[in-house]
Amino acid sequence: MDTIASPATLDTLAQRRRYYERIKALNLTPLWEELHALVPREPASPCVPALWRYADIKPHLMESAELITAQEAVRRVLILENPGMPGRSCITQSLYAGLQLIMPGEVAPSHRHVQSALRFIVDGKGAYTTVGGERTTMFPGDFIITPSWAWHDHGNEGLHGDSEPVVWLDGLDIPLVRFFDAGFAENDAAASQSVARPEGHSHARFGHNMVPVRHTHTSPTSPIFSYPYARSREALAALQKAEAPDEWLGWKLRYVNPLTGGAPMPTMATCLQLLPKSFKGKSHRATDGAVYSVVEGRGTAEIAGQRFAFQPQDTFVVPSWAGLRLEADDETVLFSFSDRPVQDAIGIHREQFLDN
Ligand code: 1HN
Repeated sequence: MDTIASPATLDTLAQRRRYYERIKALNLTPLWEELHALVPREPASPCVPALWRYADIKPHLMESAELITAQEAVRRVLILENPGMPGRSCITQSLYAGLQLIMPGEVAPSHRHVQSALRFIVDGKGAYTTVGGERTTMFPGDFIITPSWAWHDHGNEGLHGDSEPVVWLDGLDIPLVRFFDAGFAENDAAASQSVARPEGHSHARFGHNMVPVRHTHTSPTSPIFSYPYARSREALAALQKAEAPDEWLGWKLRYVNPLTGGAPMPTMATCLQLLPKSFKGKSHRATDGAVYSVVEGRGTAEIAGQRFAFQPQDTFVVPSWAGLRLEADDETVLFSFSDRPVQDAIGIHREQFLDN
């Protein structure tokens, strides 16, 4: 049974304030004034639901190419900043997201950092990224990884003599690394790394449900660094033919590290999901706030009761513990990422599938 504390008198409140002033000089502060905010009954995130329409962003992104080169910018990116946390360069408390543009003929110079990155290709084809000496060509819908501390540079030489601007969604664990004050970075001697292995080498070794017998894995990141859309989309299409969609998620697959079955990166989980035409999903919520990129189709994401109409190439964010209900007008494909592997590792992840 709760004991009801009697309310403090004005006199006592004034005495307490003077006491707080005195102990402040000793770098002390009373827990009892902060307890409710420090240990909320349920997540109370400053992160708010938001959607970035690609049609609105694209002209500004293209204009940035007239103002600065990829070389000078190092990475020419417009950060998707959560409107509930202005000035903090993050889309959720733990994740960073941005849209990066690389024009034909440009190079984003080689560097490496502790932060892990994912790329999800949104617009244009034929750019490449080189990760640890292996190059991969980018196509819309491809999910590509840059592991922590791996050298990486990007370029855009086009495809068959034909090149176009290429835009991708970057997802990084920047706020997590910042939280730990564990960030290191360095620039490479050359703008572009020399390529050490043929394109497709990692796929041959690890991408066919087989692994070289004498491979011992030491990295927490997947040895597959490119998950092409064509293959992921084909898997969803086969499921659609064979089984009923989940009432909350449609057909939703998570990308895996083939060596562990776990998430492809230690800090970020990624998924691809298919919603049938006219899907009206039930509501679910989870402690891992997530960033979604729309690949195909139109629909509505109802996030914490707010409705956001989406179309291909849009990005939206679902805060931690916000209810999400997905509706699809057309057949829809969504890519998403979150910090779930970190929450699982420390045993705090929770989710609820609601009956409405
Ligand atoms: C970075 O290295 C990339 O390699 C993209 O493409 C975005 C944001 C902050 C810090 C490093 C990239 C980044 C980044």
